[in-house]
Amino acid sequence: MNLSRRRFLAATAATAGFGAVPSLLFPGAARAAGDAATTLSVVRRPIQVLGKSAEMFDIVQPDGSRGLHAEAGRRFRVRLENRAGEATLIHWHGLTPPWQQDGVPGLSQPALAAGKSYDYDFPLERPGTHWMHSHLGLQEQRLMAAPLIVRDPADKGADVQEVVVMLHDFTFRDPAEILAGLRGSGQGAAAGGHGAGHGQPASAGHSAPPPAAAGHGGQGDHAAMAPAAVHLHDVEYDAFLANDRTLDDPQVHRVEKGGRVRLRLINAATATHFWIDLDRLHGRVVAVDGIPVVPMEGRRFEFAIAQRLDILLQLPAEEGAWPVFAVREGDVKRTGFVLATKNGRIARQSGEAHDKADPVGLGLERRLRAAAPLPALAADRRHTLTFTEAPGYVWMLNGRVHGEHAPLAVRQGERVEVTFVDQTTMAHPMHLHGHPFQVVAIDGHRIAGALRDTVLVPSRGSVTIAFDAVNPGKWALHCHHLYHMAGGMMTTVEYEI
Ligand SMILES: [Cu+2]
Repeated sequence: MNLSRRRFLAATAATAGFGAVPSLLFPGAARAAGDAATTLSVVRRPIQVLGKSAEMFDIVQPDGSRGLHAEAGRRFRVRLENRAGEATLIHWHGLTPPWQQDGVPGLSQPALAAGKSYDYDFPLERPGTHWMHSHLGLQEQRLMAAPLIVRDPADKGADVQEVVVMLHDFTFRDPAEILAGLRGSGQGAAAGGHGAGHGQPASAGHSAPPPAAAGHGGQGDHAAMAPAAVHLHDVEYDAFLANDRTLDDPQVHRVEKGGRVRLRLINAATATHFWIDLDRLHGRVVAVDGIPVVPMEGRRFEFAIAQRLDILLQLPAEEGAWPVFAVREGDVKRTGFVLATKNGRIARQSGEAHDKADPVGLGLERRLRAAAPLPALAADRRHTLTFTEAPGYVWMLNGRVHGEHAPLAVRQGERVEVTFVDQTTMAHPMHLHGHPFQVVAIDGHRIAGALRDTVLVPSRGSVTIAFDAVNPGKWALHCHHLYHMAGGMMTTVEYEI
């Protein structure tokens, strides 16, 4: 289809759809008549990890390819087919659909029964590295997730090789058992899975004598580095995966000598924040959560749960092989993949780094700047969400668990600011559905930070986000740590009529 015509139609659609709230961020996309529906099936599949097999989920097209690659300006026209053998629902993480197509069971639409299908159809407005995952129960722990890449038509013909990598924390255990273990630990936050628990297969955090503060667990891995007891891990894992592989047998991406590579990294782990370690390479972060930032050079980048990182690499002009690692915070354990030229010699890489990685915090976040910040506007509405924890693995927003939550009210057209205040012993990756937001303050200091959809709120820290209320409906706002969410850490943003 003719691009300029599509752009013209897009402008028209934008006027018709969001007439009352013009926004540069949300140019509507036109219906491209040629966009046929793609069937995505949620299936079960066998997987081999560390020589042992397990049955996990997958989200695949009829040809077996995982997830979806689409183009901005077209429509997201998908038939979701449930062949998982149990009810499910898939959330399109990073997209901004009408709220009824957002894939949150009980909020956007009912769960999809086994054997049934749902149809989705909405404009793909912005390019970006996104993903899709179950929003039901603990299915995400069993790998019910896949990449959702929306390419920019303007990048067509660019001499850049794309490498899409999804990270997971992997366990052979039943996630329900893990959650039961966390709940039975008798603490708000289970004690960090460190020390004696370190290296044990996927045990939920072990107990430690609770300190005076009610509901708080024992000392975390980095108690020495933080004034208060901070927990990094409350679930232990059997392995960490990059595109389903460990470093024993990593995925090797063949690259050109002197080539340019765009890494599209997706942290699909349920409970693990990583550091991306480019080892001998340097890179430039060009987008976070699929949205462009002012390019940021570096070699190591913090990567919280559910976030995405787009990193541009300029490879050396000679033959070679370059590993890229994802190191678990507060740990030596790592996964990764390899970029190698045709004759590059691939060295074996250990699944353990030399040094324990620091906790993931807001070092990168403080330095990131949006490539296109929100227009400077005073907030029309401010909300505060305070995080607390209670014994029995209960995680609350403003003193309430999901189901008893008080929705955050907004009105169409408003500039909204939400301040997250974390009074718990753990960091929380907070995800707002349906609206990209800008990070506008960290611990009370204003910044013109990144636009994104998931931000980490460190223990005892605060983060303020701003967004424009331009997508009416009922939207989830929650911690993306799967077990915290299961422990109650979810509320909604609801538009007043
Ligand atoms: Cu959390």
